[in-house]
Amino acid sequence: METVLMLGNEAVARGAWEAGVQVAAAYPGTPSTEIVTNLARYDGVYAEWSTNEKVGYEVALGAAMGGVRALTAMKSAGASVAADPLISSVYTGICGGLVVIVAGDPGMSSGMTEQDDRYFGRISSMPMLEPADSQECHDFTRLAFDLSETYDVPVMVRLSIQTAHQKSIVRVGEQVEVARKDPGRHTDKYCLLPRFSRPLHAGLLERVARLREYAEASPLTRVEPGTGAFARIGVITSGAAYISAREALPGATYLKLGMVHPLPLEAIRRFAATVERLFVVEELEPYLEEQILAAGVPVEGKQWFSQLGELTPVRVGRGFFAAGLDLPRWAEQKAAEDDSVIPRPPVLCTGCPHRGMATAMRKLDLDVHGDIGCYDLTSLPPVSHMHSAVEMGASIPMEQGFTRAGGSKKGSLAVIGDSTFLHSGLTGLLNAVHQRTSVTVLIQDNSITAMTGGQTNPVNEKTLAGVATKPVDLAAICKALGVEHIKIVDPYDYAACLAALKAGLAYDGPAVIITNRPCVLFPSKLGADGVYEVDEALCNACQQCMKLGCPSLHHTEAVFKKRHKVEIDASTCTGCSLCAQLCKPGAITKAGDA
Ligand SMILES: Cc1ncc(C[n+]2csc(CCOP(=O)(O)OP(=O)(O)O)c2C)c(N)n1
Repeated sequence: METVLMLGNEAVARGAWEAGVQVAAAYPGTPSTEIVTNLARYDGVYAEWSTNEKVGYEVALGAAMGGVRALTAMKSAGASVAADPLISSVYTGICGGLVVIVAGDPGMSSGMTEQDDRYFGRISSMPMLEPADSQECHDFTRLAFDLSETYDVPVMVRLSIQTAHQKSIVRVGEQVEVARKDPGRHTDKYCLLPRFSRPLHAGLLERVARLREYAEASPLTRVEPGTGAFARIGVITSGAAYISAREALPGATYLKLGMVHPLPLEAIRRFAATVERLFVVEELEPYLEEQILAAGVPVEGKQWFSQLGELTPVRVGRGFFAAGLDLPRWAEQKAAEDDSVIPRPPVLCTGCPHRGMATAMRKLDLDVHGDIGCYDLTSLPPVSHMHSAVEMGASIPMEQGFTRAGGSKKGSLAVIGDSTFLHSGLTGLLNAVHQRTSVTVLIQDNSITAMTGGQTNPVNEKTLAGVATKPVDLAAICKALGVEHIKIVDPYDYAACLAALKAGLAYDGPAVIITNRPCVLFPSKLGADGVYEVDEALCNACQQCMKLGCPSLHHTEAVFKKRHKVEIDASTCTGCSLCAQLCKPGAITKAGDA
């Protein structure tokens, strides 16, 4: 049998392929993105970047109802976007297997919240598996397809960022041939009118009971006997927390849960009776703890293990130490863990086309309702002008509400990227137009879904599968939605940015400004426009260029009026020219032009 070192996400893709998945549809989002990127590389799998998670879910659901095995994947916030079909599809059931991967982000390495996705299992009654390493990512995904077809229900595989992005060894298998099932026509099963839904709800509860019986007897529920001084300490855990707990307290007796909804409460009760003291180690909410306590089993958990962030081995070890276990070595490890990684705050790349407008908005001191994309980074120094950035699609409706509240003295606007506009911005703009609110909207079109690594979206000429397609015309969409003032602007032209913003804000009615430069990384154009340099003799250290926050600009040793002069790193400058446009003494010019 072949063994391969794999990311958790790669292992999910491999497991799905081996299980015979034929359709994969998702919207990108860290930490789940690599699943569909990898699935797209397997022959015989149709994989797409859908316009948003709800659409991706529905494409996968339609494929499953059409009789083939299908998969959708999303980050936590995406599961909230897809929650409507996610909950409804547990009523309808499927035909071919449907597996839903949801990847959470305890610690918020890139997410906006620390949502505990295990509650989706409870709110929807969808069975949920939780792997701990790449082997389990592979095995559980394969198993999830079988369970999905056996129990006629979508099955969720819940990952954490640690599980999705760690690498470990996987024993891979062979692909199984799965013939398409006859989809038939099942009006009373797939049409959720109340007269059909009521009996489906009763069937759903009966299915949860059968799944609980499965979890009780399944190898997914595994007792690992302890040894030595801590053998009478019992630990119930799952997923990434299992890995940390095993490292922190290897001698304890473990009940490792592979299925976290529904819970095998009888197995938990039996396990509790075999140990002297029982702990639950779980990241984020006391999800397991509360259900175990509600079942009448005394257990200790969140009083020792934080509800915030990732539970690393050191944090778990410290929790056990605080609970009175004789583990002084973990208490001593504090400094090593906390100081080992130097923080690297994110910045807009050199030559990022978002920088021109960001600098212009700062100059005009506007209140900005942002959205989710690289332009978010303008909420950090040195630009720091963003008022809000809450979730995908929020910018335009929030700007509409802000305007209704009276707006601000110097003006306000909504800022959104191409991918986010097509994900969930259109309806907000339509609403603002319909409600006759004078919102100003800036669509920062860089022709890619940049922040998650450059995935395609409908502004592109090719799909994920490399198929030529017709790019959408954002200006035409805005026009069709009823916007009359639409201006397309080169974001590398600072004066044009200022003028477009002023005109948009002055316009009486909804106004849209669209920038038109591609992301500097997709395709790479490093150096294509020539690089810029500073004439040190002319530089008066005014610092105007530094306000751009461009990583290619640095202070030198030379000082003028107590301020450092500036130089440009020629190896990273992309030649966007914004610094030259801001340089009043004319010290910055294109290399070779002087
Ligand atoms: C509901 C949801 N899905 C996915 C993401 C992950 N995500 C963050 S930014 C982003 C892409 C934004 O692309 P775009 O709006 O074009 O801006 P760009 O990064 O290209 O500037 C995505 C997919 C998210 N934060 N929330």
